[in-house]
Amino acid sequence: MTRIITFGTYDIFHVGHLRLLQRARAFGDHLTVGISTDELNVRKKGRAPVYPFTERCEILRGLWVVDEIFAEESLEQKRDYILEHRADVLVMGDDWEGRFDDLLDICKVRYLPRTPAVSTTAVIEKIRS
Ligand code: C2G
Repeated sequence: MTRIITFGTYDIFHVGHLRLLQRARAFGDHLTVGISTDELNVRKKGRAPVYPFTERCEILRGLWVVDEIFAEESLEQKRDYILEHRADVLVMGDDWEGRFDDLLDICKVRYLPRTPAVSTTAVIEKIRS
């Protein structure tokens, strides 16, 4: 059983998010997602998510590629989260390239190409205009 883990806010869910989760799940048999809390999102992106934490969890729970979710409270606790969830592989989009290589002593780390031309910010801007 190869256990995969990934992290994200997953606000205003879009195909870039879905394709990351699908590709991550394909590396193993079980995918755990650490979903950033509203408070963490304010700290890392300077704004609250549009969709509250409970709704972002509900959306990801509805995907067959996601086996388990938990609250990601801080970016600094990744090592603990990976050990706690017994993850073999950490998968992230390549906007994080190299950022988690310090975790290579406890798991494999894979950075996948982001889906171009889609982002939560772009969707918000499109709605605004
Ligand atoms: N992603 C992607 N393609 C896009 C947009 C996002 O592949 N067009 C990927 C990101 O690289 C990330 C995941 O989808 O792996 C979730 O994206 P976000 O919700 O923006 O996550 P982020 O804010 O990067 O939070 O501890 C790490 C952070 O919690 C990651």
